[in-house]
Amino acid sequence: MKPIVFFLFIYLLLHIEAFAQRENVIYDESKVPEYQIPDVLTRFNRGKVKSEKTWFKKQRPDILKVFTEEVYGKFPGNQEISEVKVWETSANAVNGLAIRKQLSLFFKKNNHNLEVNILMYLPKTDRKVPVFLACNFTGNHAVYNDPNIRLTESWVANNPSVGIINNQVTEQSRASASDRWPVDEIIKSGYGLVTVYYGDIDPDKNDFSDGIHPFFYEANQIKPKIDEWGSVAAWAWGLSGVMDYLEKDPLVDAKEVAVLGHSRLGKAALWAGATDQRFAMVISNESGCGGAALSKRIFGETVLMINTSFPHWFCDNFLKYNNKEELLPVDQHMLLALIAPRPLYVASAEGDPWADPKGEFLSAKYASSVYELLGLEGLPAKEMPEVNHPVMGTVGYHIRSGKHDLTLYDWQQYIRFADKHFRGK
Ligand code: GTR
Repeated sequence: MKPIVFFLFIYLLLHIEAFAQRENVIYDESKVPEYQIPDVLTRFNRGKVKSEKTWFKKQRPDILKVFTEEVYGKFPGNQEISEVKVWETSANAVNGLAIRKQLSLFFKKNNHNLEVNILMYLPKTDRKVPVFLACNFTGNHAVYNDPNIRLTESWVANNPSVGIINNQVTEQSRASASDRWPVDEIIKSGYGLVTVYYGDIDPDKNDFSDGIHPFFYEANQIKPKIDEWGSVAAWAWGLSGVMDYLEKDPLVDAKEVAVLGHSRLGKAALWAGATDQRFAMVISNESGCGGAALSKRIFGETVLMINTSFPHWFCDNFLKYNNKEELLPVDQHMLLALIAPRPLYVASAEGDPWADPKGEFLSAKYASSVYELLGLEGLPAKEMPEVNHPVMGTVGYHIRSGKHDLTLYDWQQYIRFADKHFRGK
């Protein structure tokens, strides 16, 4: 059999399996199998965590290690920014309310080069501003209706309806995702938006020859080792790289950066928040399986389903837990707990059962015991709140009406949450 035919055959097999699994998705609460969730304050060797010191010195590092080696994969080394190029700064953006800044971070090593384009809108003031930092799905030009935004030249998944053809965007792609980015509201509320196209960091395809991964390969290596980073960790690494830059930007208050992400990018935002404590706030918008939702609660997407559809997102060790979630030494509430004591917001949508809203809520609730140990208010709700009734302690949560998306309603809650924690409002 020719190799191409063989690969086609395997590809088809995997996809048939993925479709078959979708048929068997559990969406009925009464069909959820029994499960047990590890207590975040019980040590792996069974002792109880009773002090802040034991949390930070022992339990937190142990939990982080398990997520690193078994779920997201290790960052194999350090890679600093090699060069920053500012393309333009304009003080006349968003109807004169904002500064627009566009720049690239260049990463270079041996014959590898990576360019990460950043778009910033910052409210005009004489103080450094707090910002929301978020990856976007199709390029910076899609975020806002502004002809001055540079079109991405990176590979983007095809979508002819918004002018993405042959994996390249076109003029027609401008502002195509602007519904998700209420730049005017963000600016008027006194926050900046810093955004970057996730494909600049690692194109979202099962191919480890591009993006940041090859920077760290040994001779003849073609993909990360079984405990090394998949794409989610690569995107998280990129967010930390942007943070390295923000720490030097005179207009941004790097002590008030809220890292935010929707869906797969919510998974990346959570992993960025867990691995990099410079992020002062972490916001997960409908991140689902491998994000905020519990894995051991079998509802909506499961570990097998995600590893089958997206074999490049996690490390290969995570495959061990396909259909064997009970063997996972951790669950996702323990990932959320790694964000403590920093404010954390988890959001779900009623029309997004694939991401398991209840599993996301329970995860935020179970993570709260760590916040409480640290003397903070965790999630101020024992039961799942009603639709469109946000709750906000140091951990916040809402389930809104509507489908899987990042909406103005979601942003309004994140702005309120930032006001509460950054401004004491
Ligand atoms: C889905 C995937 C989810 C979620 C989503 C997205 O197909 O199964 O885990 O990440 O994609 O990122 O839009």
